[in-house]
Amino acid sequence: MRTFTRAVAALAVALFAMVGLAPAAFAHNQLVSSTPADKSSVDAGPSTIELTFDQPVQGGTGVNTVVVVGPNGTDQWQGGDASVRGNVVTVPVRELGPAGDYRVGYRILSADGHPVAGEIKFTLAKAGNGTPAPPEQTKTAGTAAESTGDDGGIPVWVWIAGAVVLLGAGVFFALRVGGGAAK
Ligand SMILES: [Cu+2]
Repeated sequence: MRTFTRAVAALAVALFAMVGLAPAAFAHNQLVSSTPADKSSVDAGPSTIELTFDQPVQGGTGVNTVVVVGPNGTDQWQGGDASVRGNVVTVPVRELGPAGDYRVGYRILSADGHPVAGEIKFTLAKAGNGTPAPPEQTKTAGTAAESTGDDGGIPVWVWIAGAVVLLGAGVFFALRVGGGAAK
C-alpha cells in the first residue's frame, strides 16, 4: 500500500507541475510584431525599436527592460529606457555601428503580472557611424540570456516532457523502494 501511496504522490506532483505551468504560459503577453521586424534586414539603424504585444504591458519605472546587443555580443546600443503605451513598448536606439546581427532582448511585465522575456533580431546591412552605449548606460542583459522567444527559449512542451520524466522516475523509485522494504 505504501508503494501505491508513493506512486499517487508522484503522479500528483507531476500533474500539478503540468497544470500549473502550461496555462500560465498561454495567458502571458505575447509579442505579435515589431519594428524592425524579427529577422529582417535594414540598411540604416532604426531610431527606435517598437515591440507590440497582444495585450497591454504594465508601465512603471524600471519595470520593463529592453537591451540591444550588437554583433560582437557585448556592446549595447539602446539609447535609454523602455517606455510603454498600451500594447507597445518602445526603446530609443543609438546610431548603430558595425554591420551584422543585432539582438533585441526584452523583459516586460505582462498584463497578468508575470514577467515575460524574449528576443528578436535584425541585421544591419550597412555599417553606421555610431558608438555603443557607455558602461554606465548598459543594462544587465538577463533579458537576452533567459529569453523565451522563438530562438533559444524553453517551449511549454519541454516543461511537460520534464514533468512526465519526473513522473516516471517517481513511480520507478517508489516501486523500487516499496518492493525492497517489503522483502
Ligand atoms: Cu501569466
